[in-house]
Amino acid sequence: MEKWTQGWLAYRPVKEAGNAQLAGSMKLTGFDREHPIVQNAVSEFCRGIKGMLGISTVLACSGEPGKGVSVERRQEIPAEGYHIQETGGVVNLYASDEAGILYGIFHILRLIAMEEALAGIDAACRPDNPLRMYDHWDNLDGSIERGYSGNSFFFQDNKILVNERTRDYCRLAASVGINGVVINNVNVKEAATWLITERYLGQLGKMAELFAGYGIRLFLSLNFAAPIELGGPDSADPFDGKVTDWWRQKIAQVYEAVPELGGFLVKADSEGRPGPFTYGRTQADGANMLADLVRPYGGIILWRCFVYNCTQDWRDTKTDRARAAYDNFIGTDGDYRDNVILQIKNGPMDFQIREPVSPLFGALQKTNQMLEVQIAQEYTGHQIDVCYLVPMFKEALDFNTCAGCPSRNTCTGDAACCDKRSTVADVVSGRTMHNRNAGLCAVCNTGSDENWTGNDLAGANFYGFGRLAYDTGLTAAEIAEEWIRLALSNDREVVDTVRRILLTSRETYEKYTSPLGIGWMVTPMLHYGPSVDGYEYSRWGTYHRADWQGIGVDRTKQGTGYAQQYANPNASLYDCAETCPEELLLFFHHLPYQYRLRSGKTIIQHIYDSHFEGVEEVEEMIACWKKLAGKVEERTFENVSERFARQLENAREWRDQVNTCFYRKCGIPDEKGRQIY
Ligand code: GCV
Repeated sequence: MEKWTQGWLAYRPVKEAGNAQLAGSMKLTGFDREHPIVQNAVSEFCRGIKGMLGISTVLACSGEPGKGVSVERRQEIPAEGYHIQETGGVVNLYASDEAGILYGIFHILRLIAMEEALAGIDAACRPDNPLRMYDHWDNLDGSIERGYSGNSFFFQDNKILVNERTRDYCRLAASVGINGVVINNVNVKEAATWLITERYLGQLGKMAELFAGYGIRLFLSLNFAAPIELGGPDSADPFDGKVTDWWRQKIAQVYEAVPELGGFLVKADSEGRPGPFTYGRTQADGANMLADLVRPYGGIILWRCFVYNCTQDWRDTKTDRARAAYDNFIGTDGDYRDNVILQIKNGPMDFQIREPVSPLFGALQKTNQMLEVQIAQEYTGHQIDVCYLVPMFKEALDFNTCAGCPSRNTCTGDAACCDKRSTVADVVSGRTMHNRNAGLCAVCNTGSDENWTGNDLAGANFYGFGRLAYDTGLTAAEIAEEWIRLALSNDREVVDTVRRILLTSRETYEKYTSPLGIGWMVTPMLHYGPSVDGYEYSRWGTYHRADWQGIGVDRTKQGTGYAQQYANPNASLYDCAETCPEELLLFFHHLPYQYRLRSGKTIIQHIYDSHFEGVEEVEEMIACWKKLAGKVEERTFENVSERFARQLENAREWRDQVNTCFYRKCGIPDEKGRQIY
């Protein structure tokens, strides 16, 4: 049997901090102890306090007055929320539903694991975002598209796996508040198309039931051309009656076997995937056809906005991939059923280390929206290099879209209307549109590796995304600290060192890879390691446009016009090089190498300096990590050390290739005379 760790649910022995007395037993009022979520909450509680405090409780759901945890139903608590309050030596956990209990129990266990006293606690928590999802890109043969931590634990040899590891996955996911999971790759091909057939429905039913016991709804990615590929009508036209009849029957069959199914995720008309454009229909036409059919079952349709031309001619400087999501979807705003959610990547390109926020957020005023981020580190180091992504996600959530601002086209940024913030967080939480079909999802970074995430430190992203999705008010530092204390150690030196590593890791990665928002420059298809011109003359629309005089993509009014997709003041800020945030300068502007940044440095000198600094920072991280030998579990120490060695090699390669390439393009030497090849 393969082995796997318990991640942040390791429940190692801890200092009891006065908690032993309080955690001694559990009493339930108003909840059915046979309910699967309640059962799981109780068994998690028993398991946790046995591991951490050495206390063997108790008959599930019994309790003596005067000690223990008392669980009580309170209808006024919001869905999936809870209130933990200690009074008179009893820890009271109030919730209105079973998911709230489960989350509350995980909260209590988290505090015990962090050696924090439960005495005096008064914490009322509710999810900031209705949907909080992990999207897996797992294929049925067991491979994972953009997976960097082994094979799938959902699929093997075209079979669905439901076993103890599935349960542990659910425990990890639920412990951070995840309530939806897409198990299969959005590129639905071959065997995956058959997921919605008898061949798989039995196992899917079991999996969905297991998930439901942890408050998680199972979702499937769908092949829009399934009618054709599964022997139905020879068309997938959403306006063709034969096609809708086929889907109606299919969806009825699926829901009969998998009643807990949350719905479907669709990647249509993108990177070779079929979609409604083939039939001259809009994205809304495609999404609505499915939405109407899943509605009777309470299902929802997640429809991706990652629609762009992937057969571009690099000579064409007017077509701009960054424009594509907005151009393809803005005209359909308001056309979608209320059980459709448009799933929008955080940036307009594709999960680069630095991108502006997608201008679709907020610009869509009458359509449900969901933020899609990626914790699988496709472009951010493949879970070899450490790259803690929560700060990036917070940045996206904090971005003020200026949506709904009455003077959005004339606003200069200092008008009073700018106080009425319409951040991405407001939009995807449903606060802006007062809707429940909204939320966040992350392309997940897990696999069958013993530690789930390849690099142990990538566990911070697996954990952090969920915590942030539930409680967007948490800071990246708070989340990092929690994860370290739960997964690694409560030792102060460990906490401080690893927190510093995590919190600086994104900037470090950015420094030794692609500067000032230019992105890409990665080895084509693999997306790890440098290849400055690797995509420059390809069909993918991901160009840096560097020549001997300058670098960057002109996305201003004179260029592709992309900057104008934002509401003001963002549009005018981005349009002008002097006001454009410098970390995004080359995303929006093509500038000479001698252009001076606010630091006084030229662009080329910034490129040289940041690449040398990036490598030095990796060396410093490694030196800090080495000091933790003996302070973290040996397996973790070895795992991270091995990853760091590879990261350093990668960083050096990036530094030398990027510096050399740009030196050769422009002929301007490094002011500091360092080695460039
Ligand atoms: C699942 C990028 C990735 C693809 C991925 C795609 C997507 O292009 O490289 O592997 O496909 O994004 O998000 O659909």
